[in-house]
Amino acid sequence: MRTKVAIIGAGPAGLLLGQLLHASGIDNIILERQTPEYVLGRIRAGLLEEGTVALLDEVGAGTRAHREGLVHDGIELAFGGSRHRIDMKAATGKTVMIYGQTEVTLDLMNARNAAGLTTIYEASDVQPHDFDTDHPRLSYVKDGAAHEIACDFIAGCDGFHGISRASVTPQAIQTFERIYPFGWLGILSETPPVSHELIYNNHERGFALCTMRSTHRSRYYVQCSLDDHVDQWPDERFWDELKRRLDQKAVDHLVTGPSIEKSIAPLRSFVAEPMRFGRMFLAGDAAHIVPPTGAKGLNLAASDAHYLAGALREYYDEKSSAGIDAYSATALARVWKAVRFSWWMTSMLHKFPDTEGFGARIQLAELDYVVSSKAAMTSLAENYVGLPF
Ligand code: RFL
Ligand code: PHB
Repeated sequence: MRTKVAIIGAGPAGLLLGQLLHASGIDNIILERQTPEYVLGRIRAGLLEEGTVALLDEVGAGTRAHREGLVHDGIELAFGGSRHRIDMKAATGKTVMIYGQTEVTLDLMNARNAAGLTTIYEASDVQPHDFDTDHPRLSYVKDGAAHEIACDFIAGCDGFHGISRASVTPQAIQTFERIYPFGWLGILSETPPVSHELIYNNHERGFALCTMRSTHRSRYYVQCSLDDHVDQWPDERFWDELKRRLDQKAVDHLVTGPSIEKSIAPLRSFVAEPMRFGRMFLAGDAAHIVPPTGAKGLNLAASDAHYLAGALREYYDEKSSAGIDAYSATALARVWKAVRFSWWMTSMLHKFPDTEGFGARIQLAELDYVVSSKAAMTSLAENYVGLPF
C-alpha cells in the first residue's frame, strides 16, 4: 500500500489532520490501534475554542457542533465563599463552545467515512521506519497478518503513550515535564448543570470544576489524591465532597444523580522538542500534554493539525519545504503559551502540599487581582478563548 501521508492515531489530531489534508487533495491513511467504539467511548475534553470550531467548519464537520454545542460568553471563578464572573466576550470579543470530544471525534469519523478515506482500526504493532530517509514506511499487523505502507510523510498523532515519539532516538529529542501531586476525579451524570457557565473553584479542601456536556448532562471534577481509586469514590462520597467545595448558591442549585462515568486522570505538563524528525511529525498529545485546568489539550491538537496540514499543502502545491521546516517552531510557540497558561491556572486553583499559610494567601491575592483588574481579567480571557493561529 502507498499513500502520501500515513497518520498514526484516530484521535482528534489524526482525524482532523486527515480531513484537512483531504480538503487539499492530499491522500492519507490512518492506522488506529483501537476499535472506533473504544475511541468514541473515551470521555475527555469538553471545551472548544472558536478556532477549533472554525477548523471543523473548514472540513465540513461543524454542522452538529453549531446545532448542539453550548456557546459560553464567560466563566466563573469561586474562592473565599463567593463567585466572580470573567466576561470573556466583553474582554476579547470571543466565546468558547461546550461540545464533547466524543462528539468531535464522531463528526470527524463520519466526515472521513463520507469522503471514502481509509482508516485501519485494530492495527497492532504499528511501527514507523526510515523517517530519516526520503522513503519512510509504516509496518503493522492486522488480523494476524503483517502489512506495510510506503509514504512520503508520517504523522504521529498517537497520543502521549504512542509509538511515534518512542521511535525517535533519545539524543534527537528533548523533553520538559512537570508532574502535579494530585489528580482529577471526574463524573458524568444525566442531570442539569448547576450553572449556565463553568465554575472553577479554589477551596481549602481542593479544587473543583463544574462543567457540562449539554443542558441535561453534567460533568464535575474534584481534585483527588494520586493514590485514590474510583472504587473508593461511590457517588454519594463524590457529591458530598463536591458540595463541600462549592459556594452556598451552587450547593442549593446542585442536582445530583447516579454517575454514568467516573474516572481519575493524573495531571501533567509535558513538551517534547522538536516536533519534527526528518519525514515524521508529531502532533497533539504525542508531542505535549497540559493539565486540563486551561481546557487546552484538544484545542492544541487542532492547532497542530492546522499548522501541519498547511505545511504539507505548501510542500505539495508550491513544491516548497519552507512550511515543513518551520512546523516545529511554529507549533511549539503556540504550545508553550498554552503550557504556561494551563500551569498558571493549575497553580492558582489547586491545593498543593505547600499551599498552607503563605501559599494559600498568595493564591487568594492572585484570584482577587484577576477578578478585579481589567488587565488581568483580559489576560486570562484571551488565553482561555485561545491565542490566534
Ligand atoms: P488522543 O486523543 O490520545 O488520540 C491518540 C490516538 O492514537 C491511538 N494510538 C495508536 N494507534 C496506533 N498505534 C499505536 N501504537 C497507538 N498508540 C496510540 C490511540 O488509541 C488514540 O486513538 O490524542 P490527540 O488526537 O492528540 O488528542 C488529544 C486530546 O485527546 C487531549 O489533549 C484532550 O482530551 C485533553 N483534555 C482536554 N482538552 C481540551 O482541549 N479541553 C478540555 O476541556 C479537556 N479536558 C482533557 C480534558 C483530557 C482529560 N484526560 C482524561 C486526560 C479532561 C480530561 C479528564
Ligand atoms: C470538561 O468539560 O470536561 C472540561 C472543561 C473545562 C476544563 C476541563 C474540562 O478546563
